[in-house]
Amino acid sequence: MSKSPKSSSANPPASNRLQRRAFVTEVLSARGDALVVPGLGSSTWDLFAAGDTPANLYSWGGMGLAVPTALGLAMAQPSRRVLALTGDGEIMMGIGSLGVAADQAPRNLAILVLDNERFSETGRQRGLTGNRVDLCAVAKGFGIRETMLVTEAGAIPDLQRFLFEAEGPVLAVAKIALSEDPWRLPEKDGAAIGRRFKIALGLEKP
Ligand SMILES: Cc1ncc(C[n+]2csc(CCOP(=O)(O)OP(=O)(O)O)c2C)c(N)n1
Repeated sequence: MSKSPKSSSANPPASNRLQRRAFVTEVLSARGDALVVPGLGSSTWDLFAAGDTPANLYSWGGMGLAVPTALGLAMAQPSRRVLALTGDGEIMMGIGSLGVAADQAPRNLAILVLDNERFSETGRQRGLTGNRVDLCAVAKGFGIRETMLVTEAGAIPDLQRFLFEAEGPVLAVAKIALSEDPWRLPEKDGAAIGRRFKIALGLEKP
């Protein structure tokens, strides 16, 4: 017998209590020299707010590209930890890339989904993860080695070890609250972002 889907609501479910800015800042305090590829919009702003560094490869407008970009980077830079930091809507748009990540299996790749179950930037439209889609189960189905579901700040130390030390590819889903954080917009010029990143990797001269 199948269960009926949960009804949609204008309010986030009670389980989504994590405040994204403080959460991301604390998680990233353990990043060391990890390279971070954020998804478009909110996760890019969270990453910038947590601390700007040339090791952040910001992106603008490219929905669904965080995991494939981080995957290529992880394969090209096997000595560096690479984190894709993205939203539930963003990852769902490029969800098939999890299959490639699992197939290529770079040990240095981690993915953190900031799951508010909404498309917050474009008007808080309901996403699929608030209803029937279980991203950890989806990732496992694609063959991702390990997954972790985070619903409280007390899990952050375990999450940091998972994202920055565990053998990848790994994927964590953090259930975060809907919030109204002020926009924190980094550099918008893609060529400048890319050049700064390549200089940081020693691939281009300053
Ligand atoms: C191909 C494409 N479709 C739609 C958009 C518009 N868009 C920008 S951000 C966004 C929602 C992103 O949602 P999510 O990743 O869950 O981020 P959050 O809710 O944390 O802002 C959408 C639909 C886009 N940029 N590209």
